[in-house]
Amino acid sequence: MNHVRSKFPEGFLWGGATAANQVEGGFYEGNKGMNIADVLPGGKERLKILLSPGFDFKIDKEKYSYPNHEAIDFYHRYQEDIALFAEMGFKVYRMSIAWTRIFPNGNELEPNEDGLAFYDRVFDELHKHGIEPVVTISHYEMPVNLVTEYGGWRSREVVTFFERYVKAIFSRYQGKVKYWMTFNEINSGLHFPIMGLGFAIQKEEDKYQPTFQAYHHQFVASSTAVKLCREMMPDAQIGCMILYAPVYAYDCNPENVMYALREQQLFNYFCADVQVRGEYPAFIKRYFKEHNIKLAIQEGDLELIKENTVDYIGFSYYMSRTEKKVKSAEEAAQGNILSGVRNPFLKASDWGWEIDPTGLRISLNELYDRYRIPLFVVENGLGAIDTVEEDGTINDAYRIDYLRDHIKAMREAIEDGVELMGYTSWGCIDLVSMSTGEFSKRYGLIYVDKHDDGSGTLERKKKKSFFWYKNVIATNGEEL
Ligand code: BGP
Repeated sequence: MNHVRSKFPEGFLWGGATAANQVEGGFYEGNKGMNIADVLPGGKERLKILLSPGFDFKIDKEKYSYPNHEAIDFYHRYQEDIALFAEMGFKVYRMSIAWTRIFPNGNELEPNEDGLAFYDRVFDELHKHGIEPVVTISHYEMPVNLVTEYGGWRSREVVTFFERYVKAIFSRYQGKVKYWMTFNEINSGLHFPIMGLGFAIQKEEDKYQPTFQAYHHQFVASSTAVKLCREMMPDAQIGCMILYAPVYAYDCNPENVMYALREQQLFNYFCADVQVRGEYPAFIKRYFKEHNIKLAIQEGDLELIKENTVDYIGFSYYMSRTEKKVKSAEEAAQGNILSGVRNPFLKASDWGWEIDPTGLRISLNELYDRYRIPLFVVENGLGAIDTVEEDGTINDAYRIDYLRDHIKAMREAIEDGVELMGYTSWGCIDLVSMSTGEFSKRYGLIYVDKHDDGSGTLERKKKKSFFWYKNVIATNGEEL
């Protein structure tokens, strides 16, 4: 039988993705308040803080440089950047709104007009070029005040503040934004609680009761946003956003298969089950019992969650993860940022993130089999060190290979029957890396002259991948 080559559907949403705190800069302009990213240092110290306990949210200007304070200055250069996205033919641009531009401390009663006006300008500029914004409501940038004064998402009060924020942006941008997502990589709080849940894990027990209580609050907040979206913008679509990394068993030992399945359930499915199916999954009950987790659930919460499930699943895909029930310290050290052990069949990026395009096809199949609602790959890309040649070109063939292989995997998944809405490559323009806080880990199709020591002219240059991706979009994925 001949292999039928599948096609991307008409209207497929090609584009790129960024997040406010990683591109905007202007961290104190327009009456913006301070968010978590504003106080995180760059460099090796950052990952330690993300993964381990006890970060003190104090600004220590002597000690740290704060890479996102200037970032790539999208705050002032958005017109130039959007023109470049348009030149590549973007149909959509995934971005986020910084909560602290709208409610500088998170708990004010009225929104900040300067912040609202900034995103009006950005959305208008996108529309001028025929690009639809895809907006993440909260992408790793909780107001610091909510972290220090309320304990982040552990506090129920934060749900009220979030609702106020959501109402303000929905009423201002209805008619301007058709695609929304609630929390970026909501499940990542299990690995990076500071970024995702707004508090540091101080002791082992914090991983259980406080973490899952914080999740319950986020689920209520997310469902509230879905409800408001339906009421205020019936034509818009609102999704959840998951960090998806399929979990493979290291071998066919049933103990390892069972262990991998447990990890898959907890990490990949727990949050999606609540937001898509509208209920806590069966498997979590045992986990709650074993870890003595008793959620404080208010009257009406479970109904709200049940009645306000998302329209689509946005997810990021960078790598798979290979798990073994019992691992030696040496094996564990070779796992990737999400833990696990080294997969002998895969090569990894310079940061140890395993490159696994087939894993994307697997992810798309797993997600669609389980949920049967449209999927949207809203992050995928290769973090690498790029070199500017003497003639000014940047020949990032390795990035083209990476993107091509992942786009081919999506094409296969579409042929497998998966309903896929679109693809936004991560860091379509170089930006501050989330886990390293550095510029040298670059994802862009557009290079930005900005370096880890803070130097650089901020000039934009088109990489080889820019021209390649432009043709991919122009041919709707026919020419890879
Ligand atoms: C995801 C985040 C992004 C982004 C990306 C790449 O987890 O949603 O914010 O940064 O990962 O990660 P990094 O920048 O650490 O390479």
